[in-house]
Amino acid sequence: MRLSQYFMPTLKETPKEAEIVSHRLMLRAGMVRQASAGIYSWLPLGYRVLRKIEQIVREEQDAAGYQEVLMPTIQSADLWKQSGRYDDYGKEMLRIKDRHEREMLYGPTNEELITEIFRNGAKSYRDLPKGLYHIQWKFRDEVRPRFGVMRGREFLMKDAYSFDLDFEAGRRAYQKQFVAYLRTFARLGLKAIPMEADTGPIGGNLSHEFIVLAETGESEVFCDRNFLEHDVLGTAIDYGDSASVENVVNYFTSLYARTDEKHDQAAFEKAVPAQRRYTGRGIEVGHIFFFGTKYSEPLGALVTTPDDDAVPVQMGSYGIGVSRLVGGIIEACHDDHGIVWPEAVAPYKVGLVNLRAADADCTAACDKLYGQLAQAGVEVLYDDRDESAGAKFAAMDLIGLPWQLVVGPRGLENGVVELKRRGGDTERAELSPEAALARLAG
Ligand code: 5CA
Repeated sequence: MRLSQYFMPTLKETPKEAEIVSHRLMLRAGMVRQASAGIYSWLPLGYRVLRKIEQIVREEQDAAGYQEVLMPTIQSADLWKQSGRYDDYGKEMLRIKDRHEREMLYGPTNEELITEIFRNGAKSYRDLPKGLYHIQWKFRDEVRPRFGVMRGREFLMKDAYSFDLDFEAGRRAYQKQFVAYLRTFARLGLKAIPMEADTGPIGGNLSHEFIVLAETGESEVFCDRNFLEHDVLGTAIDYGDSASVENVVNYFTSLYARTDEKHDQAAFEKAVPAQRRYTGRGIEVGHIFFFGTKYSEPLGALVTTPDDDAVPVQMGSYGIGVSRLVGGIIEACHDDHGIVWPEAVAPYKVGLVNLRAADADCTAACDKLYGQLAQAGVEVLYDDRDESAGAKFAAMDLIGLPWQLVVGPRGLENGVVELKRRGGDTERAELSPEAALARLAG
């Protein structure tokens, strides 16, 4: 993409309404614009990141054996009355009446609807286990939407639902999602720590929050530093082997990790030696729940057992804040100059900077590199604008692409271009255009 043609309305000034760094950087980099309180439009640069995160989340759900569906954003109130949550949800739920005065709502989550879908489509233990997920916009009328996309009113969530015959099978499903979450966040370039959690309006008695460490997080966290050193992608996982899944879960749940809601200082000090105690703040990017028959019972989602009894199906639900993650990743990955994207979610891999757009030779060399990179399948944002070098460097640092390939007349005279790694000041090299190309395409 040529920057001269791209819709990327960057801001020089820091927007006053933005209290935290990710919100400031997302506005300044032209990734999002607020449409109304807690509701955002995603502009091209931001939308690319959102889609990359979504895709990684999708791949890990698929790998764990879940099937993707798409449920609507607007739901009928009827099912929510059956589960008892229509009243419980209170003012957070956006209630709507259609032209026939029927009560509708903009879904804040989907336990009821998925239970109904399951109820109508599966009847017997032979239909189990099943796992379904979707990635869809939700609406919660938060009292205090703030921090940009981190606490929005409309936000994109991946929500998955498991269906099993008995408690033991349900627990195994929960454990698979636990591992899928560790892998998802690691692939996104994040350290996310699973912490015992309260279940709130979703219900149930087994629940973990996945928390990314960041100064600006809403929760205070206490954990063992061993979490930060463990490489979850180091070993492949076989979801068919429940013992290996359980081993991973057992390791992570054996270490102390709690938010302020559940923290117990004496237990922390007993479990973790002083030098391994970590206290800080974190952002909740995922939350998983096992709630057994909380929804299947009132909604009558029954399955027959091998003995021909009818029992309510055992369920869990598993959420990831896809749009919140865009902000969360920036909170964890930035410096004084701007965003420093992990490569897996960067909107483009390379920023190609033409230092002298008015110089025909320089522009010809850039155009050639741009064509070659595109040919090699490398995602490039090409700054072909007639702007000062300073303005170009500032824009590239702000938007945080992993690599900057800088081409100027002086270097070209010596047959070299400059390749810089964003965020790693030590990684900076002058090399021939061919060598740079090989490096980036390799
Ligand atoms: N039904 C369950 C799991 S599918 C559920 O709704 N869980 S939740 O309430 O914990 O939400 C799941 C994730 O969505 C959270 O971990 C968080 O990352 C994200 N999320 C929740 N509320 C917001 C919000 N207001 N803005 C942005 N993301 C949010």
